[in-house]
Order: sequence, then C-alpha cells, then structure tokens
Amino acid sequence: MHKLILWGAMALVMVSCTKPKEQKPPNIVIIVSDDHTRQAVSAYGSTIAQTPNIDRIADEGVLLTNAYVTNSICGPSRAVLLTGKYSHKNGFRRNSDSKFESDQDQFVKHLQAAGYQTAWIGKYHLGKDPQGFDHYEILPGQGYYYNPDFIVKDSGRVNRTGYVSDLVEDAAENWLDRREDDKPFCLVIGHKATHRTWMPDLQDLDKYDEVTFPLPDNFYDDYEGRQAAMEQDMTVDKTMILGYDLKMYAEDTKDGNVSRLTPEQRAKFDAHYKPIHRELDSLNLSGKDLVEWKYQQYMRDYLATAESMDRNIGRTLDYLEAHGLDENTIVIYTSDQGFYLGEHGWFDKRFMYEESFSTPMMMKYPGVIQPGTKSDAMVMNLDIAPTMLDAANVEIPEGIQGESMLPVLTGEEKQGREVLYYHYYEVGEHNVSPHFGIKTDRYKLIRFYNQVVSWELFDLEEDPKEMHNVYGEEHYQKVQEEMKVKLLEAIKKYEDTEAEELFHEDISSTEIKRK
Ligand code: SGN
Ligand code: CA
Repeated sequence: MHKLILWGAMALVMVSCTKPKEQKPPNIVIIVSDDHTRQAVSAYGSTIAQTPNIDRIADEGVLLTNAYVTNSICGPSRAVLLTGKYSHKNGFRRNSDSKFESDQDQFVKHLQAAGYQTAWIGKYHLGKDPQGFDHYEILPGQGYYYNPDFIVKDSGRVNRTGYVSDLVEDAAENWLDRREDDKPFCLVIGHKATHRTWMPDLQDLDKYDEVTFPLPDNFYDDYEGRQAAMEQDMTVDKTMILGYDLKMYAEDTKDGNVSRLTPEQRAKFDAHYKPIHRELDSLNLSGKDLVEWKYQQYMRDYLATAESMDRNIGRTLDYLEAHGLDENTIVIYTSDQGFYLGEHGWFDKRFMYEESFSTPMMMKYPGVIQPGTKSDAMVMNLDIAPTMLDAANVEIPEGIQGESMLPVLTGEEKQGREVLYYHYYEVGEHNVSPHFGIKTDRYKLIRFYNQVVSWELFDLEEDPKEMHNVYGEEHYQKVQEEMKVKLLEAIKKYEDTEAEELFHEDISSTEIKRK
C-alpha cells in the first residue's frame, strides 16, 4: 500500500518538473558490453562496422560523444556502474586482486526499496554474490562464448547449449516474462562480447572474410616520449598469439572456449579457421606482412563477435515494443570501456588514451530525451547510477560521486563536466603502468606511477591521436601549470588520497621501475 502512495507522490512531482508525464516510474534496461569500442559502432561514424540495433538506441534518444570511464577495465568499471563511486571509494581497484563487497551501497538497492524489481543477467565479473538484485543469472568470471555455464540465483550452476549472446538475451526475456508486471523493473544485461579471444557465433564466422581493413595511421607507433606506452605488453605484433587469439590452433588445443564446442559445432568452427590456417602456412609471412595479416584476422574476429550482440540487442528492443514497454522504458547501451583496434599498434585497453578511456554510451528515454539528440557533454560511467535514481525520482545518496546526466540531456542545464578524472591501478597482464589524470575539452594530463614514473601532457586539438607528449615543453608551461591545478582540484573533490600523495612527489625525469 505505501508503495502505491509513494508512486502517486512521485507522479505528482514528475508532472511538475521535466520528468515524463506518465503515471508510472520508468523501467530501466542497462546493456553493458565488454570491450566494445566506439570505433566499432556505426552510430559513432564507424565505417568498418555496422551496428544497426545499437544505433537504434541512439536514433531514438541521445548519442553521447564524450562518454568516459573512471578506470578502464572490466570489474572496476562494473563496480563504478553499480555504486556511482570511484574505485578508491568502492574498493574494487583491480580485476587481479580486488574483492567486490556487494553489501555496500548500490543504486539498484535504492530502486528495490522504491518498489522496482531488479535483475542482472550475463557477464558480471564482480564475484558470485550479487546483491541488490531480485534475480541474477551470471556467467562465472569471464564466462565462455560457447555452451557457457551460468550461476542462477537460488539454483546454482547450470550449463546451457548455444552461443552466449543468444543465451543471455533468452535469460533476460525469460525474466521479463516472469516478472510481476504491476511493478517497474531495472534489468542489467551484461554481454560477454567483444572480449578476448573474440569468438564469433558460428553463423557469423564468415561475415568479414572479404573485408580488408585500413591500418590505423598510428599502427606503427614508436612510443617516443611516452615511456609507459613503450613498456606495455599489448601489441598486435608481439602480444597477440596466432594460436590462442587468432585460432590458428595446433590439433591438440587446450583452449577453454574451443574444447567446449560439440563435435558438430567444432566442425563448423574448423571449416572456417582451418583453410585460413593453411593459407597462413603457405604464405610464410614475417615482419610487417605477418603483423598486418594478424591485424586483419583480429578485426574480422572482433567485428564478427559483435554481430550476435547487436542482433540480440535488437531482440531486447523488439521485446520491449512487442510488450508495449518501449514508451516507458529507459534503455542505455554502454561498454565497460573502449578498446584499441590497432591504434598505437594495440589491442586491449587500460590506458587513459582516448580509445580505451572513452566508451560508447547512448540512451533512449521516451518523452524526456528527444530522439536523434547528439550530446558532446563530458559524462562518465560514474553518472549512470545517479541518472537512474534521478529518473526513478529516488533520492541520490550523499556518497555517490557521479552526477545525474538528465539536466544536461534535457537541456535544463547547458554545461556538463569541465574536467574528467581517471585512475587506473592494475599491475600485471599487459604491463600497463598505473596512472591517474584529467581531461578537459582540449588537454589531457597523466601521471604514471609504480612501474613507469612520468608525466604526460597532450594537446588534443593539435594531436588527437596522442602521439606527442608536450609535458615540459616551453610553449605549454602555462597550460601544464593550469592542468596541474585542475588535477589537484579533481583529486581533492573525489578524495583520492593515494593520488594526492603521489601528486606531491617531486619527479624530475621519467623513471622505469622494472619488476
Ligand atoms: C583477460 C584477458 C586480458 C584482458 C583481461 C581483462 N586475457 O585476462 O587480455 O586484458 O582479461 O579484461 S585472456 O587471455 O584471458 O583473454 S576485462 O575485460 O575482464 O577487464
Ligand atoms: Ca572489459
């Protein structure tokens, strides 16, 4: 009974401000992919990929052209999404050794308290104990592409036959079918695509066979003046493995994904990759020819893996329409971070450089956000939690560090953020040195520490590909000082005491601390 009163009160408040005039609070669907980057989304102007279903969300709402993450890696990014707090506040700094304390405050818990039904379906990657969800069906850890296991709330581990993107969507629709339809819902759909090792649905394997992809113009970056970029281990050339990543397997592969295939599925898989393998053997490539061959194969697998996800996002949107839910449902599409598609010679993410610091983000909110809107406001994944609470007319708790995007997206406020703050912590795989920094509309300042100790400053207007570190250059002295002031302000604003200590350390020259 009291929930009904609450909703009545909410409806009244909503009529009197910019919120929709519907009587009911909006449903929420948040679709989070894994490593799917803007360069591979046609709504962002990608010419190499077509993502018609993802684009539908932008067409019917807003495309955010300046959306960024606070820490470019999977688990940490999801923890930020749920808590609306930076990694140093929510405790999940690294995939490698952090534990997500799911008893902490999360926006879904507030939605639950306000009468929402909540569910997380698909890749979660924050352990096995989600809280704040009435239902979950999550992939254990990274999960598998083919015939994956799911951990189902109250039932435990189950194995399902099929391709992961289809199975995640099936489970999401099953939950929607079963929900109590007199209550609003918040559903998070976590896709596994397009994570390494880019395993496409078998029906999509040949999709990009005939395409030759242009090499990014900084593919052969020499990393001059950027020591951390020099030290990384994530190049197509040296790090990407022909067998493991590009499926040029010897017969006795131990790869977890491939060994899960049924004999029938394996036959289709082999029918695609074996001729490519034979061709590779016959070409006898080396040097640049081999690197560029790897790049083409990487791109084909990556984009083919996105196909099924895009198709299944189309199913989500169709489901909402078919059930008359589309007019009162917010749909957000985002990734846990961006990814390198050969820029700087790389795959993977982690760096605060544009390709992995940014993330695709678009949102439809019928009646509130004008279809076909493009916003260049600087927003972060940190803002999703408060935005959803704002949309549901639920009070945004004190500790949340993000800001609701709604005032900017509805035109109520003109200006978004002026400064974006970033902090990456992981030490290990891919050897990217920890770093923190800020970005403004024109400049980016980064402080690397722990493995590489250095400063980097980029003028994004002059150097959008971040090839020229101007830190210490005479011409940029004033900008450098101003950016440092802004960085310290951001550190203090978000109470990142570890970064504050490092900020004050006097470092005169670049240092490398090899493990
Ligand atoms: C795995 C991948 C890495 C990737 C991390 C983090 N290696 O460890 O290449 O950077 O995940 O990705 S793999 O051989 O297991 O594919 S994240 O999206 O989970 O953060
Ligand atoms: Ca990821």
